[in-house]
Amino acid sequence: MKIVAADVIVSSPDRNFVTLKITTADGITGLGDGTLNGRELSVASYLRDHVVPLLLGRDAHRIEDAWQFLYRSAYWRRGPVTMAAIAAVDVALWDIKAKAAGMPLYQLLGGASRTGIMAYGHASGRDVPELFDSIRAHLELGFRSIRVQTSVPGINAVYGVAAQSGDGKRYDYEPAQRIPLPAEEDWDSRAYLRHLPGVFEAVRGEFGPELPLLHDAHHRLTPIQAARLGKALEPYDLFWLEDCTPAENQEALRLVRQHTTTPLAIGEVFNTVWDYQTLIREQLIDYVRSAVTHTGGITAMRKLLDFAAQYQIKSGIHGPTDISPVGMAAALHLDLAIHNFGIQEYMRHGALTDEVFRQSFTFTDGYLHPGDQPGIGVELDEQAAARFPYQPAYLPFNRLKDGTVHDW
Ligand code: EZ4
Ligand code: CO
Repeated sequence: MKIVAADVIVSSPDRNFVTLKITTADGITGLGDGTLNGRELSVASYLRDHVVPLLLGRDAHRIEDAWQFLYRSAYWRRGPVTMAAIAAVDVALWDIKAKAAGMPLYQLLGGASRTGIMAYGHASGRDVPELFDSIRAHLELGFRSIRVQTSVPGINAVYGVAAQSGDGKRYDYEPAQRIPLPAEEDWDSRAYLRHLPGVFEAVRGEFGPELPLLHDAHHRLTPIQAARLGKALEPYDLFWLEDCTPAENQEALRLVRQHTTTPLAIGEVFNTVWDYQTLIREQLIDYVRSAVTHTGGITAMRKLLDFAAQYQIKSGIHGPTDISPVGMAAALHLDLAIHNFGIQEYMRHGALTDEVFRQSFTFTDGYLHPGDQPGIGVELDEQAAARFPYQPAYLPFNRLKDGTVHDW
């Protein structure tokens, strides 16, 4: 099972993706996702210039050894670029191992612990009627759990609110724009804190008590503001409040936890288990939000989620459109196999992305399933990928009214 080739393919069908394809001497190929939104070419270079030469000639079966070798031999630890590159290699090797075994990857991870993977979709609106329409549209698509994001009076552009196209076509929120400079947006935490509880009251009034509702505060609040929001949202029984503070300061969550029983989810910007040490050991969160793509792949995510399981903390794997179908499929195999599954984020990709990445996973009645093809179940159409070269795209950023840069 010698590795004879490793190719980095950067493509931009609906958005940019970094894909690693590893080939073994007996012709088995495996795919890994290394997409890092707005910083894609840094991972492509890390892989091409510094990792691919080290892979050639290695035994593709030795996944743990490859992971430890890439992590420790670099000397410079952690970080999103390094951990996305390691994730791409790790997932590609798991894809190869599962294909060689003739099994879908989840079988190698212990087999299915459930029949389907509960997914949540993203509803949003500039006002309450538009938000209701978006929630109804998601229910019609089959979603049984819904994230709710809304505009706030006094703020021009708020994270997570899709600009409606007006022509009735589906338009999911995509934060990265194909522009040469990051777009500048605005923010006002006091206006947001005043507005949001009323929105959830309206949503519960319209859709009843049962529908699981989620919300993402996107790192914008201080600990005491987050505590206030969690408390204010308690009557609306959220499934989770996500990224209520930036959370690099893990101890800050002690303060939030003292004040609210709203479940907390954190971690989409984290990339190793070390970012969670205090959060998990002190049970300061309820859901781990890391992406397989940004946290060192299946090997590292399995260890992180097993650690979380000892504290009754569950998975909530990151699944925005900036995770490619390869990263998404890898997440689904893990979701199906682990015991402490919580929920899976699912934003459907566009039609061009589906042309480039042939997928076997399914979404039926609100539940995802990775399918039963050997491997992770995604194949890359390289000719199609070549039709969509990289396009510079950036995430936005925020300034407060006085011009201060703020978390977006
Ligand atoms: O803003 O993945 O919960 N999901 C999110 C995402 C992130 C993007 C950033 O690349 O917060 O939409
Ligand atoms: Co988020």
